[in-house]
Amino acid sequence: MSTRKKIALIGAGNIGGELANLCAQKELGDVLLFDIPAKGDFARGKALDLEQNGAVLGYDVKISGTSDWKECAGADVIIVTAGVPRKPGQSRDDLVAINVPIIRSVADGAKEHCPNAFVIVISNPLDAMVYEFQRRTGFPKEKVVGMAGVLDSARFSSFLARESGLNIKDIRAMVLGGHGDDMVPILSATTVNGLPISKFVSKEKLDAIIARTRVGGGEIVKLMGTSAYYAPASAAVAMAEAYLADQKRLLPCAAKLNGQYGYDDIYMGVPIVIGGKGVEKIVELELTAEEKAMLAKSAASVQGIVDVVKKFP
Ligand code: A3D
Repeated sequence: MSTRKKIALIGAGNIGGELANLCAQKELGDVLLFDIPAKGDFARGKALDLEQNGAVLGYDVKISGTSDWKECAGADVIIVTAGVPRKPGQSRDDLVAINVPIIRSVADGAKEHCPNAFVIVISNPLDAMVYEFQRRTGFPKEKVVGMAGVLDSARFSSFLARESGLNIKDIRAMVLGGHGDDMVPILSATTVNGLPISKFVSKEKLDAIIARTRVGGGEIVKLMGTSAYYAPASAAVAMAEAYLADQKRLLPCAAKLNGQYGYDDIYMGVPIVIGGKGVEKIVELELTAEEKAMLAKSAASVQGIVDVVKKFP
């Protein structure tokens, strides 16, 4: 039996395909692209294309497509993109009715076949879907996280880099809270290699960039007719790599809070340390009164959707 790591990608659509591409190029492990039976051949075809790409790009991992949960058995990492993405004009919350049954069926499959996996949920509405996945499986909260903060922070960084004319590699940004239009940019943690961002971007421009970041996903949905997938996939792969290689990376992710920041029994974006044990630490920042108020508003939105999901039959 192979001792290579096994990564099961649940959902072989736009993000699933890019996830497989990145996992392969980084040789993180063997990759399984899972989709529903009606899309099984699509997943198998995509896997074959990506495996053959290894001959050109020079990577060697096994990539297979499947619609059989049994083949996911023993996965070290699961990344969940199963569900529908937004269409123009839809909010993430509009996806609840379709995506709740899907996330529950994925949770059941994961519980039966991959009980030891580190799970990264991407399906929207993110904070409620990751909450439901962890509730349904009963997996340890340290092993179930949601991807949103790395992406939202990347969007913020990218706009700041363009506005300041500085290199994106030097921009450090942090966006916390729920993955919705009231996400919380933390300006004290947003720097150019440690220097305050206010030295480089005016208050007026900063406010406009924050507003654009909050609807950054929607801007792309409007242009493409579907959700973004390159940056979302890269963000999740950074999280998967941090776990597989025990990197102790500090990344903003949706984690289950147990008193931190004054919240309990809720998934929300906070800075966490990801290492070989999963969520090894939730880091608590000193927030300003304004940031606390924004976080409270964001938490209330998340809780509102979770309440709907909990009542969903
Ligand atoms: P898409 O290309 O439609 O792929 C989704 C795939 O999930 C499709 O191939 C479906 O057949 C498959 N699927 C449906 N039901 C199941 C099931 N029960 N088991 C396995 N697979 C199933 O969408 P996408 O890849 O663009 O987006 C996937 C999800 O990610 C959507 O809910 C998006 O809204 C969400 N998303 C989240 C972010 C965040 O930052 C959190 C960013 C971008 C997209």
